[in-house]
Amino acid sequence: KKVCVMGLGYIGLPTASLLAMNGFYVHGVDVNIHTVERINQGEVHITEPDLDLAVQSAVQSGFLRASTAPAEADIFILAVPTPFKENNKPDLTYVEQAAKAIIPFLRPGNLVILESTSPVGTTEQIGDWIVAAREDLSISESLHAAYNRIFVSYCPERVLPGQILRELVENDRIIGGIDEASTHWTADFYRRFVKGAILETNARTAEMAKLTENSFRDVNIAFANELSLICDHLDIDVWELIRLANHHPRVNILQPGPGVGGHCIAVDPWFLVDAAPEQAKLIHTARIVNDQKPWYVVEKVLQLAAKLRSPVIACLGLAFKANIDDLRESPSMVIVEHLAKTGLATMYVVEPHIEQLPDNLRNENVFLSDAEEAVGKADIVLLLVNHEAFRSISPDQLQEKIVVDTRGFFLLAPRVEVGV
Ligand code: SAJ
Repeated sequence: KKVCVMGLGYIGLPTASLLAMNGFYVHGVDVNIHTVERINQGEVHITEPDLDLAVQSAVQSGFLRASTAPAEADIFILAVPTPFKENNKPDLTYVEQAAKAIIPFLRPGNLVILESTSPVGTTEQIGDWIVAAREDLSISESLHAAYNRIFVSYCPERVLPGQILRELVENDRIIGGIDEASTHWTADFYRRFVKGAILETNARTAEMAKLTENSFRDVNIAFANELSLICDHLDIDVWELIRLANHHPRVNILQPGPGVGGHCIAVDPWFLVDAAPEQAKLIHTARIVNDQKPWYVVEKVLQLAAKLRSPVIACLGLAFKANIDDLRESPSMVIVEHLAKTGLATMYVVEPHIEQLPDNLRNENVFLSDAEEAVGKADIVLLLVNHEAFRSISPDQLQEKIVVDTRGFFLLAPRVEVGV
């Protein structure tokens, strides 16, 4: 069978290489010509463990080819981004472009699968775009339409950056078609390369499930972040508090941090708020709590810096979470950028996964550094990301420093400012 994968990013590319490894001929499509060229040379444009080897072998074996244009296939997978606009409304431009780009290539019997996180109703919308553009095709389950049918389903990705290739195979998958036939065929397809359970439902429930999962995590992180503010106010160590409370058999509190980043958890809950603003009150509030956390950290650091003459701040980590190089939607970036803009301190930024500072941090007071130098020179050590690489920093090095530990990383360090 031949699969056309639209979008060769964090989800599309690993999925394409996994399919190729399982014997599907994969035609991968991306709008970025540089991405396409690199993939065809067997190289990758994103950092993800083992992805380079997977893509290399998929391309070398001839099972994966990238292109800027779609081609005919049996199965089409849409794995393009769904960001949100300024007004917190979902932006379906990429989904619409990708869906409309494949329509001319569709043949009766084809299966179209949407994997992108999407508002409820998007999969049905894709079906409607298809029949509106192609009079010769149908999405109806009725028997007389059977000969020219297109099948359409939603199957949300659920993989965690940093362990995508493993989770693509091992995670359970939810599959929701626009009708039962679409659901069944899609389920059969995923069973060919997924070891986890394949759970069948309808398209709307599957769309809602994805949004629910990420909103669940956002609300729970907001709870932890709110606890950190309360603890800071009451002078209690929030890390110890959570450790103790989690000994209760039915309590499992997540970890506070500098805020919530990434392109999923900080985005998807807005899709629910947008769809049901009257009902989604808690989910909305959680977003606000998490979005305010970086500013709380900024305030905290500025107050501490104000007590020092020519303060030097070591900022440890820019990525949106541990052990990845992804700086997009990172609360650490918000914090460091804002601190840099104030010009009140000299800043040594440590991010072991990048080679140069992003443009918005290029400033005469900001230097990209290593942990040794940054901590050595700093008055204030601001831990923003719990990268394994920072384990090399010893309590001795922090002895004379003011430590603002947003992740509870240096639990044993002296003079730790807790709770931020
Ligand atoms: N974070 C905390 N405290 C925690 C856990 C996370 O502050 O206890 C922060 C992280 O530092 C980061 C943000 O939350 O800034 C998000 O990180 P994450 O590891 O929770 O999630 P993502 O964005 O890498 O991946 C999530 C996953 N969803 C869930 O766990 C419900 C993943 O399974 C999804 O596939 C992915 O979103 C997605 O693509 O939707």
